[in-house]
Amino acid sequence: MAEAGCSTVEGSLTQEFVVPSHVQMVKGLMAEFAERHGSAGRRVVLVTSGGTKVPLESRTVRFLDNFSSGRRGASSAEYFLDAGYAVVFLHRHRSLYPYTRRYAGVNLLDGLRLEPAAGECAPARVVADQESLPGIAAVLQRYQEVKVAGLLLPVEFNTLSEYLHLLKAAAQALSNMGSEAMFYLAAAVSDFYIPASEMPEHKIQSSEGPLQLSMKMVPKMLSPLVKDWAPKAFVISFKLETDPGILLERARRALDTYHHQAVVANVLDTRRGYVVVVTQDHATELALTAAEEQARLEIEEKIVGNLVSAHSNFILQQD
Ligand code: 9Z3
Repeated sequence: MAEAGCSTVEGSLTQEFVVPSHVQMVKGLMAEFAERHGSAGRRVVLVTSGGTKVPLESRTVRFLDNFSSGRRGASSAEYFLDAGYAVVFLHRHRSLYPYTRRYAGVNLLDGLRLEPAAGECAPARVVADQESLPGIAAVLQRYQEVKVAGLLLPVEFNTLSEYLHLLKAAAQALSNMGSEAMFYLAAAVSDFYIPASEMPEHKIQSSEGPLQLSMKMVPKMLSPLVKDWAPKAFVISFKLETDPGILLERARRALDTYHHQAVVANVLDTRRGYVVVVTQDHATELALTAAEEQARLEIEEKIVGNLVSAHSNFILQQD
């Protein structure tokens, strides 16, 4: 597909994707967050996370979705916080969230126990069951430290339109940080959508027979992000494929097209244990060994470690 020019991306963003009513308010919060942490000498990373829903009807009954759980983004956010970054976490509503993601499969009520009250009038005490919620004390402590220090700014999106407008707002809000800002674009964003003008209002009727859809290409946000919205920032995109044979070529093509700093390339089935960080000069393989997998280490720790040092070098080169 021919790459849309920058003005085309901006144009179609405003014309074809409804601007969410809260975007200016959220932009203000993100700008204030960046200003506060920037003046404390802290770097800020925008982590995008989760999949996007693309509606098929304007009174939506059906939509197209994708596989992304948001685990990559949520765990990476934790490792960035551990590395001293402040994090804007732009995530899909109800996708995995830093710290709580560790207990995503647990029924909360199975993880708590009632203990007898201390006195007659006192309420029964609720105690966390360490077996159902492994590591809960340490996780809760870290979560609270991060919260009290105001290091994590969560921003939610529901629809593709919200994601696109909030990403633009985030890029502009962080642009004053120059090279101290990082964009870590791990969300799995739909490549296709149905423009509002072509969408049926009401539920598509099965009595009308088999459904044929024609979808348009979603504008590539990397282009204006790198060129216009945050031109000095350190920008990382992700490339997902199912065929390992084309992965590196596609990652390199993305770098050549958008001229950003790195692409994290991964394959759907092996994404939890193996990625390649592709830059203009290198392709660095990161993998979990069998022993690391057994010790429940996470590939995101290696990805974030690699990118944090690349970011430091990038900042030095700008001086
Ligand atoms: C990724 O490749 C992420 O690593 C995953 C993480 C979405 C695979 P999970 O959320 O999975 O932990 O379950 N994200 C980007 C995927 C993507 O759609 N990239 C586009 C592409 O490959 C371009 S930005 O064309």
